[in-house]
Amino acid sequence: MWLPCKCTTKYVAAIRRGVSASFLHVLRRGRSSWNSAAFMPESAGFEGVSGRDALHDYSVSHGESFWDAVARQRLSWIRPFDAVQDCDLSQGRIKWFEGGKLNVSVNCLDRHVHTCPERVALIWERDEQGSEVRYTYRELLEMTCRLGNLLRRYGVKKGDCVTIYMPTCPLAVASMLACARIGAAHNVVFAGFSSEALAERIRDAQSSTVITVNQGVRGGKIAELKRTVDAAVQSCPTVQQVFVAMRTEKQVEMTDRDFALEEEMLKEDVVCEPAAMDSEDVLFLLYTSGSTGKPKGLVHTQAGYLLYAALTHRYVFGYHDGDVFGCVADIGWITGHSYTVYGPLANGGTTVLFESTPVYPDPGRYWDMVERLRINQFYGAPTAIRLLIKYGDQWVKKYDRSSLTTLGSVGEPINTEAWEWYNRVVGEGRCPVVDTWWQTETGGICIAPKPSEPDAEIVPGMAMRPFFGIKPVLMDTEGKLLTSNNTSGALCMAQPWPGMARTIHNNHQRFLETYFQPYPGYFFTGDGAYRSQEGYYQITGRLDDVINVSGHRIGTAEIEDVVNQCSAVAESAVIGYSHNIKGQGVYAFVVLKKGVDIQEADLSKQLNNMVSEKIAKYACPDFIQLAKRLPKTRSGKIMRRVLRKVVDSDLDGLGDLSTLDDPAAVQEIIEGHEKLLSK
Ligand code: 6R9
Repeated sequence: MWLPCKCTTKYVAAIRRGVSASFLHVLRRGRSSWNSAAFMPESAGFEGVSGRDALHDYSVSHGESFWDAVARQRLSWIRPFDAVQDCDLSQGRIKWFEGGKLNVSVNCLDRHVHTCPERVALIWERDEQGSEVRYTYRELLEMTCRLGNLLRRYGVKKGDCVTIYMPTCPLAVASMLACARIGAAHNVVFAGFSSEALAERIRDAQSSTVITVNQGVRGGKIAELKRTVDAAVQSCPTVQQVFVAMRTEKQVEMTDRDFALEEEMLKEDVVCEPAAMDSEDVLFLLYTSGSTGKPKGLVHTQAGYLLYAALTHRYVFGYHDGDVFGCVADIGWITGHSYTVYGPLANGGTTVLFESTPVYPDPGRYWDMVERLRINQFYGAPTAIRLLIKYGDQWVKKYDRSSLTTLGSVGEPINTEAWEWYNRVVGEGRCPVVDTWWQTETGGICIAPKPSEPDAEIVPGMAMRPFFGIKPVLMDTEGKLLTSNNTSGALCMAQPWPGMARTIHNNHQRFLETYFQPYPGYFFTGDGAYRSQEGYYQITGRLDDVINVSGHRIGTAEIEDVVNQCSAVAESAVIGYSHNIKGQGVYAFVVLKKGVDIQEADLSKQLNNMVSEKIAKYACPDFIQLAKRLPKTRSGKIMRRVLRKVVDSDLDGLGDLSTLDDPAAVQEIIEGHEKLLSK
């Protein structure tokens, strides 16, 4: 019987009563425009909701009952929660589903193993093309349990934080889930970070345990990850043990503190008792850049984060059972956490772990993978799209992309040309392109074109619509709410949502100052946005000293800190500039110490080495301009606004220079810039 039983009974009764024609009309209209239960089962219980737009309105105006229903329906609880939320943005207090107990790994694994143990959970797209490996939910649970038992045997317990320094691979996912299983937090550090950057994060997280691999393999190149960990832990007194998985055959030097991960796992049982965690216990820390030199460890908790990742994954991408979801982000970033691991697994999905690069072994890599793995939703970054455009359409067209239904973009604004190409060439004009705006702080997607009414428009290069429960607002420079459309301002959120970060590890004060004090009563995103006449949002970029290089966030102050450590450098100013592939590039102004005599090429080499050793390769300056002095205010502040205008060649936009200590400095900077460009 294709009609739900309740409908059938009603329908039959209606015919008996002789009102069949009008009832059928209502039934038909209802089905064609809005079948609430089919779209979101919970919404059947929401009064007055008669479409997707109305569902969004309801989720914002009746947040309590919306999140109550969704949390009960979509998460498996050991103990149900007592209160949906206890939040006060003016105090920076965010608590969801208190009183509830659950285990995230059970939600991501065990409950699917009960219903479909042989369903594929992970497809590991290894760097070596065509050598993918599949792991079923049963296998991933076994791996996770062995790892959970191992961590317990080595003394890791609830409240500890395990640092994971691994490429995107099944054991990395199992490590994250094993932490969740035993109640420890994880701290995944992007495997492109240097030993010093890793050490800083291990120390801040006070990890006693690190999990890594002997070597990483990416784009056909070997990265000595174990060696990087060796260097890092020398300055990390808290570290007691390092587990080393074997990604390659190469034996690496092992000390008393190092253990072979796979060997140790084999000694463990495949059953591991899950810890009953409170909704607000920490699930993970993830370090990201802010506008000061020190990266911040954003803290996400259990229930709210998982629920938000799962719900956005299901509705932004239209993910359905049986689909293959291909998010190509590294697990070291929040996108990898929410849309390679937690969202898809909470939904019982099949998720791709992409270990390679878009151009290895050739620029057809993504689309060969789409064809081979029959990927339905593909989620990537604009910087990769811009790079691939340059190689030509033939690399895309060579492969069958008929499996694709949705294309996603994340990490930075997607320019119209890249959007059009993604839509027309990759998606053959039949796949909606969803430009998803969100942040490490937001836990999951906040603004995206979908979900929306089925035939609603999608505007290229615009994130457009707030997700369920999200209420964006724009603020002017005086902190006043901008209520009209066709206006730009600072993007804030007027209501809390379950996926948002709860604090900065070891620095709650910084959390309050950064996100809640700039606009009291609101969460400040740090981004600017434009709201169109139709009410759609478009992100215009950061309002602080954070830049975005190939979708990677980096604080200019972080780079300056390193540049200033060079013995030849007196001071420096680093700014972002518009780069046609990376989105933004790094431009450093450097003032040398008096009496220093150094060749520019040597300086550049030294600085690049230092930045890649202390941070990561992607943070290296593209340009280094030597200057006698930097333009400063009378109070000694570097005028970055002026430097940005010079680098953007917008000399008319230099603005008021009267507050400058010595306006002649600007002329020197302009001349130096022209000289550098003409080289
Ligand atoms: C998910 C992620 C966050 C910053 C964010 C913004 C920029 C992300 C964007 C976007 C324009 C989009 N950003 N998505 N800008 N359009 N669709 O990238 O998190 O690494 O924390 O970066 O990235 O500036 O504030 P994260």
